[in-house]
Amino acid sequence: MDNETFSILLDTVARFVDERLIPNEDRVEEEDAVPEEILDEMREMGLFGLTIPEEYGGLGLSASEEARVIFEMGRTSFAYRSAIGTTVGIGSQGIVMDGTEEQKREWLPRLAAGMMASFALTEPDAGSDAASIKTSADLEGDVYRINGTKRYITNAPRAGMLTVMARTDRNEPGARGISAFIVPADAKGISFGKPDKKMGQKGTVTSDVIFDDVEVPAANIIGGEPGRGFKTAMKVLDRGRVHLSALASGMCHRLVQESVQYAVQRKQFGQQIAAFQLVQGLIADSQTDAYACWCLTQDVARRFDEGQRISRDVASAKYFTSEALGRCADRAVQVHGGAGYMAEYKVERFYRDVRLMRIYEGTSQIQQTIIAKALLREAGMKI
Ligand code: COS
Repeated sequence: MDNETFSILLDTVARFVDERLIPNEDRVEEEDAVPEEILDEMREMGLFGLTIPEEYGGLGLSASEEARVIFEMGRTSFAYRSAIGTTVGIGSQGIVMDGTEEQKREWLPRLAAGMMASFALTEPDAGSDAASIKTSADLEGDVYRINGTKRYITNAPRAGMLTVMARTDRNEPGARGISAFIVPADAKGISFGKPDKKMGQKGTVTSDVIFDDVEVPAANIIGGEPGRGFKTAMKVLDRGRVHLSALASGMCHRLVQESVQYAVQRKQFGQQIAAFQLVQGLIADSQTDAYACWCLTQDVARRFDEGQRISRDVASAKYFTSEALGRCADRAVQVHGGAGYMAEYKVERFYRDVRLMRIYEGTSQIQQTIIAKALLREAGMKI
C-alpha cells in the first residue's frame, strides 16, 4: 500500500476508534458482545483483511503498518481488536506464510471479506508445551481423520475456518510429528464447547473445540507436506507477538490518557491531584513504559519486514510490553484512587482485561525461556 493510502486508512481507523468504538465500550461490556452493526462496519472498512496480501483481496499491510493500525485499536476495548485479531493474525498467517497457491486462493479472499479464522493449538494438557499436543490426524486414503480437543480457542464458535495443529506421526512425540491443517468450521464431527467464562475481556469469545473423526482432504495440510506444522505455528506466533506488542502499546497510551484526565480533573487538599509530584511520578512512569513499548514494537516490526528472524527479540517485545501494560493498568487504578476500583471508571475494566496479555500467545515465562535459550544456543550450549 502506498504511503498516502496508508495515512488515509490510519486516520480513518483512528476516527472510527474515537467516534464509534470508544463510545460503545460500555455497551460491549454490558452485552458481552461486539454489536453486529459495528462488526459489519469493520468488515466494510476492510479490517479483517489488513494483513492478507492484496492479490487475495486484502489490504496487504506490512508488519510495521499493521502495528500502527493495531496501536489505534489498542486505545479501546479488547473486544473489537479480538474480533479481527485471529483473522488478521494467527488464524490466517499460516496460510499466508506457508500455504500452497491453491490454499491461498481458496481461503484468503474469504477471510479478507470478513470470514473469521481461528488458531487451534492449545489443548487441555498442552499449553506452554505446545509440541506435546495429542490431537491426532490419521491418514486414510486421501483424507485425514482428526480426533482430539482444543482449549481456549479465540473466536472458534464464530469462525468459518480453523488452522488446526494435529499430530500426523504418532511415532514422533515432539515438534516434528505435527502438521497444520485448514479445517472448515462446518466440517462434520466438529463441535464447540460453551463460551468460557473469563475474568475480563467481555465481548471476546473463547471455547473448546472438539474433533470427533473430522474428515479433511489431505490437500488441506498447510504447505502440502506433513511434519511442518509446529514450525508454521511458531512463525505465526512470532508475527502474532508483534501484533500483541502493538496492542499493548496502544493500551498503555490509553491508560496514560485516562490517568492524566482524571488527575487534572480531581481535586484534593484544595488542588488538582495532578499538582502532586507523587501522582506525577505514577503518570511519568506509565508514559515511559508506553514509549518504550512503542519503540520496541516498531523495531521488531521493521526487522520482520526486512525479512530478519525476530524470534528472540519479539519474545522480548511481547514480554516487556505485556508486563509494562500490567504496570500501567495498576498505576492508572492508583491515580484514580477509590474511583479506580469502581466499574463505572474505564480503568477498572482495563485492569481486569490486560491480565491476559501476560499469559496468551506465550506466557511471560515462555518469552523469558525463548530469549535465554536463544542466547545460550548462540554461546554453544546444547539446550
Ligand atoms: N520460528 C521458526 N522455527 C521455530 C521457531 C520459530 N519462532 N521456534 C522453534 N522453531 C523450530 C526449531 O528451530 C526446531 O526446529 P528443528 O527441529 O528443525 O531444530 C523446532 O521448531 C522445535 O523447536 P524447540 O526445540 O525450540 O521447541 P520446544 O518444544 O522446546 O518449544 C517453545 C519451544 C517453548 C518456544 C514453544 O513450545 C512455545 O512457543 N510455547 C508457547 C506456545 C504458545 O505461545 N501458546 C499460546 C497458544 S496459541 S494463542
